[in-house]
Amino acid sequence: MDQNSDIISTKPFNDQKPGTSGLRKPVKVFQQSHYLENFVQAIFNTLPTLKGARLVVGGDGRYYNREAIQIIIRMATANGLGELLIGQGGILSTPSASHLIRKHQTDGGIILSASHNPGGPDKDFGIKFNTPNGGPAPEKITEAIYSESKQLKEYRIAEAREIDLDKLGKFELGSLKIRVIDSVADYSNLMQSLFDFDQIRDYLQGNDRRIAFDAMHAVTGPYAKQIFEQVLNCPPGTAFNAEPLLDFGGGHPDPNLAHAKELVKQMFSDNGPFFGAASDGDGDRNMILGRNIFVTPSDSLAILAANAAVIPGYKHGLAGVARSMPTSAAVDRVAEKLGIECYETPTGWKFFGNLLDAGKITLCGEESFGTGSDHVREKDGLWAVLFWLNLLAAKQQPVINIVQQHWQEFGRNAYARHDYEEVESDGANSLMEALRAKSSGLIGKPLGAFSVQYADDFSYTDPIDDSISNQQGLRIGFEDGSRIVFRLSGTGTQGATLRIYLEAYTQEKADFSANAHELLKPLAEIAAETAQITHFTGRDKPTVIT
Ligand code: VG1
Ligand code: CO
Repeated sequence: MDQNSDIISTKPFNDQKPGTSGLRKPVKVFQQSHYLENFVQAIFNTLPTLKGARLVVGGDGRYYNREAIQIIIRMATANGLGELLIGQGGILSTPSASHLIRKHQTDGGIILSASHNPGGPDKDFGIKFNTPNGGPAPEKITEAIYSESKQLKEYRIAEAREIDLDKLGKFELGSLKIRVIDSVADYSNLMQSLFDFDQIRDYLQGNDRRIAFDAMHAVTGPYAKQIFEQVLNCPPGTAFNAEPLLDFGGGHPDPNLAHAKELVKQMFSDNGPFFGAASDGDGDRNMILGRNIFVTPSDSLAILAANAAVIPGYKHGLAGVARSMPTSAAVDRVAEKLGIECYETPTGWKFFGNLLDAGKITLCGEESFGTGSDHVREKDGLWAVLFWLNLLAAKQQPVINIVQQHWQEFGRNAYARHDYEEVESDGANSLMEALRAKSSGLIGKPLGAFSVQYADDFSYTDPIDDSISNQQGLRIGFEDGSRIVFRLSGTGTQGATLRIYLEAYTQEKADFSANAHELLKPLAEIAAETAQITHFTGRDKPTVIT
């Protein structure tokens, strides 16, 4: 190697176990000497071939993004990697990174993001490895990285100059090639290959067709500006909060009713836009709103699946669909009607990868504002927004009509998630243990006005590689199709976050105009009592309801 490379002695950290989506910790933890370096070396050590390997690298632009990329560059050259493709300014949304890995057939990618977690010097940072299919590494690989991190004694890093990440072009550092590429262009082209942009453009010219997109000061800003304001000719300002900031303007870059307040206010006002949407820190989540209506992510997945035939990229039909276990069963009903398979997976996009690669599914989604398809191997926020716009244009209908028609045909799965954030880990674990111990005894018994049909701890066997993932959430299913699910978050960085997912199924017309929280009240009460939430967490109400 013609670089000055050092082999640095280090000691393992014992907390580098990736969670639902990569390793997420406070920035301060990542800034400790050797912390990031150890994890990057652990990733490199688990790559099948290190010499000459090619990786895509980019992140959501949060605090520490640029510093981390410079470290990865110096470690890549010291370890003999072949090439890094890096988004300009270090910026790549998660779905666009997935696309680049696939397009350039690299050996994978490193995505720097803590997604919806807040950013800044006192907030969170994250890193995750994606495999050559463009998707988040499956558990087999995250486990291998974790065990490598626990026995690491040294890492390699070159003493090298900083690479100017803002300048497009090719650089060399020792034997490592570096290409700084446009972060947006390839992604924008991919979207244009899936959707009818002419039809959307024409439709948006019509009367009262103003749209609003809240980029939440996060990574989708430049993508949304380009796609909405340049390609689709929407007026400037259509994408707002569009400049990625190191701390996301101090907000929570999570597109939901609680955190995208500015957008929600506009959408629930008389002269507001007729369509609104938002995306998260790393651009893989989406929130869809029409005037005076919020579409739950579970309904959104079902509606996209039911109407896919009118979208150019999906007109040949869907191979199948999948949803994470806590996501409502709305899409199951659509799959049944279409005569296609519907898979139920654990939480986290990594579980969809095998199904997508095997061609078993075309669309998939999660209740946590994540929707996607086989075009990449991550969920994709702007893709979902464009899918909706294409749908509105093809049907010439506002969001509210499309949702109401869907419920008329399939019934309504009223849905909400209650989060108890940053509770003490011991209490949260005891709650789950106590519930697990009593769950099988609930079967056949009444709970309030409901009768328990099944109660179990969700376990998943991957239909492609037979790998088994246990303890993926406690579920209580009732005879009328209603459901309560309990699980602990795998993306939080402080204490534990208890998530309770409530779902009630109804075909009553009167319920189609009712508030979801009213419909779910009896289930919320049963959840609180059955899990003894106040007893174990000391809380009497959730921190966030989405
Ligand atoms: C949450 C969501 C999950 C999502 C994950 C990553 O995980 O519930 O559905 O896949 O975040 O999303 P958890 O373990 O906290 O419930 V992202 O956009 O933050 O990468
Ligand atoms: Co995200």
